[in-house]
Amino acid sequence: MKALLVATLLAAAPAARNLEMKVTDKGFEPSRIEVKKGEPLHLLVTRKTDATCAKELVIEDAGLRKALPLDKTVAFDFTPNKAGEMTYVCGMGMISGTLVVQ
Ligand SMILES: [Cu+2]
Repeated sequence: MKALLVATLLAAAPAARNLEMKVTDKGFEPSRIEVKKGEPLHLLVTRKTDATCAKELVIEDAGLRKALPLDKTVAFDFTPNKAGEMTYVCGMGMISGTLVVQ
């Protein structure tokens, strides 16, 4: 009975959309991502270079800041709930990308 309830709740929750991003010599790739308002996101970020200062990723509008160890995938889970643009930046705000929320 309990298992059935859990299964029902899981089925009712909208599935998270998986997104992948890499940090390369060019910055964040992709540097522009289009998403839907209210759609839960599971953003997987892997830093592939030591040559830039992007050793941390900050998504201020989602209240997230995490270190990006080299070649390790770090997950950012959040749901954009407002249409517009959200930016994601390195720890010092020099390298950035845009999440376009529609
Ligand atoms: Cu930086």
